[in-house]
Amino acid sequence: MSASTLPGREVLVDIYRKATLIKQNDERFRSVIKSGKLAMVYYSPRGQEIIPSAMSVNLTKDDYIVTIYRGIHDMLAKGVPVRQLWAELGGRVTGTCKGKGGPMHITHPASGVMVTTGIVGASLPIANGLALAAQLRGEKRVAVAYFGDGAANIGAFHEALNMAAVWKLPVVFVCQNNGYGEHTKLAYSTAVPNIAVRAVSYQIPGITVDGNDPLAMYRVAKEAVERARSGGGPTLIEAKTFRFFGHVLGDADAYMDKGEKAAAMARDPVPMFRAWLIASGHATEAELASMEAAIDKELDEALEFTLASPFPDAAELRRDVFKEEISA
Ligand SMILES: Cc1ncc(C[n+]2csc(CCOP(=O)(O)OP(=O)(O)O)c2C)c(N)n1
Ligand SMILES: [Mg+2]
Repeated sequence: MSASTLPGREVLVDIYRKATLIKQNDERFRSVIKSGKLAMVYYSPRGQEIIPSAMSVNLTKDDYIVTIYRGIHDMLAKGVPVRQLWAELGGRVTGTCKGKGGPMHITHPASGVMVTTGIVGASLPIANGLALAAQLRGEKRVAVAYFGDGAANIGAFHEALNMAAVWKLPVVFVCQNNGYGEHTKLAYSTAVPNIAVRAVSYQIPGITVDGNDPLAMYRVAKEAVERARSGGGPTLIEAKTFRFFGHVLGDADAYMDKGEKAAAMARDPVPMFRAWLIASGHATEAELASMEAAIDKELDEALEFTLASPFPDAAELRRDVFKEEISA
């Protein structure tokens, strides 16, 4: 773990709190789905916890994010309330989108989560639109586009980087390079080993960082967010990480290299950060254990809340779809 320009203790503990919420939330989701209590399509972000946690401590509530189907970690880090997130995934009326968004389309503008998209590459131009709106209104908001390595081969990636560069938009493009696009290893589909080099084509800063290193990720995130907020334009961050499980829950991941996977899991970023926080004197074992117990309780409550909430009424089918039927 690199240690120059260390953030303060509160920030470090906050990054850990977000990362451990994501990890515990993922473990709970997977066990609840397997038990049959809730049914949903689920894309695990396990292994990628540090990236949005270190990004989000540099963002305000008013800053925007646009994420993808594998985006639960991005949403939790940005502050979407846990119980509303669970209820949405469970398709309940108490969810962020009244149960009508489901896992693929969660939005929660109150926390700045503006859209979740299942269309690979679509998060970048949408973030540009949000950033342009903020720029035109003279607001100091920053928009973050999260996307995967597979999305960097989609035309919209290149179009969005070009447009953001030309208009100096307050946007940060965060490529979570987890080594796989669906069932395809990066090297089979991508000509460059480091996606960040593509920033050169658009004359914007492009940085490759170890996305599992909280301090390195924090520093890169801080610089990019400050650049965007102060009118310096966009940045492309390529955060290298590893997807612990298959593309979607139920995928047997036979195409994943077993040795590579075992090595990545042995370097699980969340317990590694935990050990470092304690060893470096930034937190105590007791403090972190009590934080983890509180998160467990919050997850118990989120599950209870979801199971006790009704599904949307059939009359909701067309509401919030057509303009004349938009409800307050
Ligand atoms: C435009 C488009 N093409 C193809 C797909 C099918 N698809 C869904 S996820 C995915 C892989 C994307 O990989 P990556 O961008 O690396 O994200 P990750 O799942 O690894 O987080 C593909 C090809 C899609 N949803 N949208
Ligand atoms: Mg990927």
